[in-house]
Amino acid sequence: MTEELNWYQTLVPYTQVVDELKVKLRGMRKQFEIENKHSPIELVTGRVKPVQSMLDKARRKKLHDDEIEDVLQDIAGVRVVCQFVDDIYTIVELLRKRDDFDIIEEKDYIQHKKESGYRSYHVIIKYPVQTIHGKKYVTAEIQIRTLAMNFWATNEHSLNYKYKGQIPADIQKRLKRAAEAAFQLDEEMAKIKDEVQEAQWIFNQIRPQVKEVGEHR
Ligand code: 0O2
Repeated sequence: MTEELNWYQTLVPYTQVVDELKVKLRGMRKQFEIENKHSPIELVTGRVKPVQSMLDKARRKKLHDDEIEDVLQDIAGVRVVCQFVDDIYTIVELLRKRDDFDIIEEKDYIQHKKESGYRSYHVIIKYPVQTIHGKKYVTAEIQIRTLAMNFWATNEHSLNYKYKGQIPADIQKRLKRAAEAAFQLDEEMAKIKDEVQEAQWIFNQIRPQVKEVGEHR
């Protein structure tokens, strides 16, 4: 069996973990909607790291094959995007109360932004998944961020890919400025959060058919 094929087999439970987490987090959003409450969850996405990108990261970190699953915490990754910064902390509280997985680490890159300008809250979990060979504990990373943080991170990620991690200094400078602008946007929106939520509540009352038919997320 080739090395890649072997990894595809190893990563099967990771796909299941991502799928299960997406269902559970989207279920939380639905519950808030049904109860007519503001949902701290706007949208949920997830992915298993592509094998090549996992092996590249392992090489950068000088890992042996048998260390990869233990050291790389984001092979299974789920992203929760929200409207407001305090929604992020509401979601973290909800995750802490759950008993279907254990939180092993939290990284608050909002209070402590990265040098690049990156902001997000990462929750690393150990998730028990049932396989045909029995129970397996899979490490997964839940990234929680606002729409503004997500916009910035998505663009920065593309540039990093384009420049193979060596973004030119002038673009880096602009990215840092853009990160501050995104932060300001979140701060301003936080100040009118109640107004926005009231408007959204009114919209949902008069347009229930949009909620039922228009499943966008
Ligand atoms: P991808 O393609 O999203 O999977 P390290 O990558 O070594 O710096 P570590 O220890 O793996 O960091 O953990 P950390 O800091 O929690 O970062 C894991 C993931 O967070 C990254 O995975 C990114 O998805 C995201 N991330 C962290 N820092 C940045 C950043 O500066 N910019 C952007 N856009 N995303 C970031 P990968 O494997 O880097 O990438």
